Formats: sequence, C-alpha cells, structure tokens
Amino acid sequence: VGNPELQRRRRLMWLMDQYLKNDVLSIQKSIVDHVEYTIARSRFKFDDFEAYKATANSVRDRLIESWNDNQQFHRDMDSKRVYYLSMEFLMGRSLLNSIFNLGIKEQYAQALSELGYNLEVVVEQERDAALGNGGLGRLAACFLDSLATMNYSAWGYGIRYQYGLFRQTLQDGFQHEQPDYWLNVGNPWEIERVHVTYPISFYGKVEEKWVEGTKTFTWTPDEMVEAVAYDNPIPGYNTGNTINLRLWAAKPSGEFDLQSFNTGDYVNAILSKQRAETISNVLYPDDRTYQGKELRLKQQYFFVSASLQDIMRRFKDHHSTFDNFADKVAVQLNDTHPTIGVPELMRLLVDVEGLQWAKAWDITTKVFSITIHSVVAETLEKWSVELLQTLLPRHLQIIFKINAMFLEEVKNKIGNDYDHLARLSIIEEGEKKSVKMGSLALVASHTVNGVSKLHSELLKERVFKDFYDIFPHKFQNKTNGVTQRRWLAFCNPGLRDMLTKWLGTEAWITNLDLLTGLRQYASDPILQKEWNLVRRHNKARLATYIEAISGVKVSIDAMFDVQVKRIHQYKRQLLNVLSIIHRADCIKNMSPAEKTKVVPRVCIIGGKAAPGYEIAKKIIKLVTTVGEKINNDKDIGNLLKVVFVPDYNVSLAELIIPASDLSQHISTAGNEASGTSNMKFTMNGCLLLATLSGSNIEIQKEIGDENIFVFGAKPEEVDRLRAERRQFQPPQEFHRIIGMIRNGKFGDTEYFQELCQTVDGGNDFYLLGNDFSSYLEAQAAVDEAYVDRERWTRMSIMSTAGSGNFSIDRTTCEYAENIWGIKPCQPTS
Ligand code: NBG
Repeated sequence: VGNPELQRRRRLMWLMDQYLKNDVLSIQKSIVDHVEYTIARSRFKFDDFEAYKATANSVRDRLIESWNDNQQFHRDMDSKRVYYLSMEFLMGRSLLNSIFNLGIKEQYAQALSELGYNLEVVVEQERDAALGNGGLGRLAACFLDSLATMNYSAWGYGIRYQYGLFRQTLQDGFQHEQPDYWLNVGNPWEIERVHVTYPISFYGKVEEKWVEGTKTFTWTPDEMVEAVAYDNPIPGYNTGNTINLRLWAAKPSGEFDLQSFNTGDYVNAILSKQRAETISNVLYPDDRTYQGKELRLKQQYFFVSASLQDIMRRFKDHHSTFDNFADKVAVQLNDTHPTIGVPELMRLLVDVEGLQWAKAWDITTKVFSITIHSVVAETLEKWSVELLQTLLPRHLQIIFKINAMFLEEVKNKIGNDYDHLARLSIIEEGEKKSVKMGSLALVASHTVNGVSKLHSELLKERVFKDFYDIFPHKFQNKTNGVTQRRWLAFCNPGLRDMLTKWLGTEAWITNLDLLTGLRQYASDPILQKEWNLVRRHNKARLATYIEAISGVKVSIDAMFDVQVKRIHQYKRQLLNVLSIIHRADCIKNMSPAEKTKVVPRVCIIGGKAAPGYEIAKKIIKLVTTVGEKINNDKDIGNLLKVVFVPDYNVSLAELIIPASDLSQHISTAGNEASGTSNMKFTMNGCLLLATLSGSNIEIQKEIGDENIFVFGAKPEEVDRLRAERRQFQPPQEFHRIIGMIRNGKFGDTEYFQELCQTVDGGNDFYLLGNDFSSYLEAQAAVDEAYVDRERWTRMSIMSTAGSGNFSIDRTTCEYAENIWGIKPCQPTS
C-alpha cells in the first residue's frame, strides 16, 4: 500500500487477469466487438467480408497473447534462435490455419454459425498472401509452421511487398498479369511496429583513416531509407509456441536529407524522399532467371541489413560482448538471395562495433548456413562489381578482402594453379567483373545443403565441385518436406477424419510416420470404400469449381490427371500436352467398341509463367487452344477434357490436391532440385507419374515401386543423351504430333513455330523426344491400373501411408540438429 509502482502493477494484473476465453460465447463477443469497434460496422448488419475481418481480428488477439508470452519466455531463457532469411514467404491464407493450430476451429465454426455466418464462406473472403513465386517461398512458409509446432525458437525475416506475385488471367488463352495489390483491403494479421525501425544506407563513398594504428573505414552514404517492422504471428499446432515472421517495409527516412528541403523546392524534396518506399513495393516474378537489376539488389540489402541490425540489437540486450553471438544466433540463408548479409555482418561487427577482422570473421562463419535450391550454376546470382561499387561501396571492399584471404588460404592447399584458383575465386574476371554470390555464401557458411538426396550429390559433383574438394565437411543434404497441417489435415478434412479413425489417434498431425499404420488396411474393403467416398467428395468440389471458372462440365468418374506448378521448359508441361494430343487423336480413330474401353480423363494444368518468359507463355496458350478443340469435339465427348486453371496459387492448391487421382512430376531426370507438391499429392493419396528427378526418387523408395509410375531417362544418362541429341531419332508419333501443331491444326500457326522448334532434334535440350515413348507406356500403365479399382485404391492408400518421411517436421529436426544446433523448448504453463 502506498507504493505507486506496486499499485500500478496490481492494477495491470487485475485488468488482464486471464486470457481471452475460447468458449463459443466469448468468441462471439470478440467477433461482434471487432465488428463494432475495429471495423466500425453495425453488429446488426455486416457482410461476409466484414465477418472475415472481425473474425480474423479476434483470432489475432489470441495469437498476440501467446506471441507475447512466447517472446518473453525465450527472452528469459536466452535460448539460441534460428533466423530464417528469405526473400519469399508464400503463406497463402491464415484464418483456417490459425484456428486449426490453436485448436479452436469447432468453436469458431459454431460461433459464426449462430451469428448467421458460415465459416467455410468466411475463410474464402481472405486474400492469399502471395509473397513468393513457388517452391522456394512455399518451403519457407512450411518451415515456419513446423518450427512453431516443434517448439523451436525461431523467427522468419523477409520483405513486406505491397504487390505480391501477379494474378494470372487468361484472355483468349493468353496469360495476362494483373497486379496483386493485396494490402488494399487491409491485412488483419500483421502488427505494425512503428518504433522498430532501422536506417538502411545506399551509395556514397568510403573514407579510410588510420586511428591508433588501425585502418578504419567510414561509409558516408548518399541515400538512406528506413526499414519498419511488421510482425506476423505464426502459431504452432497444439502448443503455445507462437513464433514471429517479421517483414520489413521501406519508408522515407526522417532524419536524412534535410538540406534538400532548404533549396526551396519543398514539394519535389518530399516526392524524392517518397521514392524510398519503392524498395519494398514489388516481388520479382521470375523464380530463377537472374536479371542483375539494381532494385533487386537494393531489396536484398534492405531486408538483410534490417534483419541483422535487429538480431544484433536483441543480442545486445543480454550481452556486453559478441563472444557468444554464434551460440545464440543461427542465420539460415534461403538460397543466395540474402548473401549480401555476409559482408553486412562483417561491416556491422568491424566498422560499427569495432571488432577485429579476424574475430568478426570467426563469428560470421559460425553464424551463417545456406540452402541451395537450383541444379545449375548458371541460375546462381551474380552482381556486377560496378553495381556493387556504386550501391554498396563498403561491402565491395569487404568482399574483396574476404576473397583475398580465402584465395591465400586455398593457395596453401592447392598451390598456384591459376585456373583452379580462378574457378574458386568469388570474383569472376572478364570484361565485366562480377561477384558470385553462391561462392561468397559458401566461403562464409559453415554448412551448405541441397534439398533432395540427388540434388545434394549434384551440388558436390557439379555445381560446387571445386568447393567440395576443399570443404567436403560443409556439404549436407536436407530433403524438403511439407507441413501436414495445412496440406493434409485442413485442406482435406474428410481424409483427416478417416486417418484419425483408422489409426485410432490424431497424433499423426505432429508425427507423420504414424501413417505407416495404414498399410495393414490397404486392401480392406471397408477402408477402400470410405477412401473412395472421401475422394469422390473432393473431386465433386473441384468439378464444381472447374465448371464455374471455365464452363467445362467434367465427370467425377473420370480420372483427374493434374499438373500444377510454375510453367518451365524443364518441367515439361509441353510433354504433357503432346501426350494429350496423342490421346485425343487415338480416341478419334477408335471404333465405338474400342471407345468403351477408354479410361475417361480430365487433364488439369495450371501454373504461372514469368512475365518475360515467352516460351512458357506459348505453352499456356497451347494448353488452352488444345483444350478448346478437344472439349468441343463430339467424337471425343467425355472421354477427354482439358482444363487450364488460371491463377494457380496456394488456396487453389488446397482445393486441387485432395481431388487429384494422378499428378505429373515429369521434369527431365535430375533437373528438379526437389519438388514439394509431389509430397503433398502423395500424402493425399494421389498417384504420381514421375521421372527420376529430385525427391520423386525418395518418394518411390518410401512408397514402393509398385505404387508409382516412373518413366524416362536416368539422371546419369542425361548428359550423354543431350550430347547425342542431334543424332537421336524420336518416334514417328512424336514428329506427327509436333507436325499437327506446326501445320496449324490448333490455329495460331505462326505463334507456335518457335515452341515447336524447342524440341527439334538438335534443340531438344530437355529430351522430350527421348522420353516420349516411355512416357506413353507409363500413361498406358496408368490407365490399366485405374480400371482395377481395388488395385488403384490400394496404391492410393499406400501412397498416403508411405508419405511420413515427407513431413517438414522431419526436415526441420534435421536442420535443427545438424545445422543450427538448437533444441526444442516450450514454456510450461
Ligand atoms: C525450387 C526448386 C524445387 C524445390 C524448391 C524448394 C526455386 C527457385 N527452386 O525443386 O525448383 O522443391 O525450390 O526447395 O523455387
């Protein structure tokens, strides 16, 4: 009594003496409160979208509680944390994910229903957060879910793009790109931290000075922007471990540039400052071609610098020296994109914190590790020395010094073999010098990993062979995985319930290996019947959607044959189309009796082409023209339908994957680093038609040869086949079909010529001609299996049962143990 501080604390305790409750009534009250006070609508009249917003806000309140507790817990524990740095996080929607992970989905469904709203309709109101292109960005999102669920201390760091990946529309069968200005309807999930900001500098010059016998460097930048933090709470499943995804937005800096305001041109001075915001405006829509654009490098430096400053500030709250930095901090680089973080950490430690170079380098090399997601060296980023010199002059100096010291060190090992040294050098010599970001990352990282067994071998044998020879201990494999929460439990509720029933537990939601328990029932007629009922229900949902978007009526008795992924030549959507044309042609030439034996198929293709990737765009147009022709052919009727689903994204994947019978993962052997949708399809009981690429090989091993359709060249044959492709004679069928396209059977004759040329003997880099026959054989095997319903269903069950290894939780634990050195730890409440 009498102590004002004590009184204040008591009052605070009393004011918030308990957490928000999760009974239906409390949830309804939260929702209605948000309708009135956050959205400022009347509780007597709000539409589905407003219901979504109010619901999301009420969920967010609950997330904030566990977020706060969790941050406090880890602050107190001073636990080692992993920071996942990624240019992309392809999150999709959050509402269902959040209430599912928090274990309050049923309460929310009931709460809304009593208020007159339908949860299923409400969740559909949410816009996808599409801050990523494809596999790499979605993997980052799956990691966050798993890190939270497995009780690791982790944060994600990235960019809060105003425009996510473009929305794809089709006009006359051609792809058009529409801006995805997703934030214009507001984002109820994020928490803006107006006071968590860091200055980010660009351009300018570096001055060298001798201070007390050491050379010091002072960077005087020409441009400064501010990075503002936006926090996105990520709940784990069935745990209080809500982690953070911190995304940075660029804002004009308040302090800098005052003199330009004194020139009298006030309005132009404001406008020029405003341009700072462009840095975080837009996600680059190419998923692997490197363009060397200045803005892209600015984005990379912007988010990496902000993240590292933030990490160091947090560390300094607890520590007075940097001696233990690497014991508390692990930084994972998601591909080469955040590699500028290497010289940035060196700069911060040496120039700002005053550490000796050797000490700083020791810390840096213990903190970073990198994942590579590509199979060929050409897609690794390079930045021209000239651009770096202009944009980040101090970083270029640091990179040169790192390189000099590194080359000095390897000279001791390999001697003065200049060719060899040139290959190892971080700097690529030549007319235009450039910095090889992959090499820089490798020199600085304690570990580098590929994303499937085969891919990790290819990194050692090819992409980074020279580095592997000197740093063999740095190389690891971490086969990708996917989260079974989003990709099974809540995108396929029918299957979820069935799995839980047959396994007698729902523990598989956090321990996917338990699915093997299903194998013993794979031939059980009761399970088979239930299995097919669920699958038919999912197919019916997709059929309704297809009809709504395309007007094409499809039968759910037909096999749903799906290929959905980014459009790329190496992924060989063209091979799929060629076989579709072949199938249509065969059907047309059949007698009525023969036709009764045909397995009806619905071929579903979807995916975006990078806006500047002309060949990929032509493939899309070909799918739609071929579809148009086949779908309206009376001779073919329901035996074959071809649908291109526009704007493939995370939410559509959640609808399509549970409804697929067959899915195609048919890149040229060895050309897909891993693939992750193949894992999602397998989990959901869809059979794979696959080549020996990436993780297909590991899936085959887990589910058994008899449960997957594999075809095509072997990875070790590809080099030779490529070298000999000029001499290779593809089968007559192949020529005939290409000829049909060439000769205008599908119209747009001129437009398709270039596409046809890509598979002309000498050009056929992805070996469509070579693999065509074995592809058709595999397709025939698929048809044969499909008519045997008992067998097909058994294969489907065995696919799900064998998918346990592809849970991202397995992947996460491997990273945690073998790369990051962190352990799960959870607040005991
Ligand atoms: C992709 C690979 C895929 C892999 C994912 C995730 C990019 C740049 N790369 O094979 O092509 O599954 O990364 O590792 O998206």
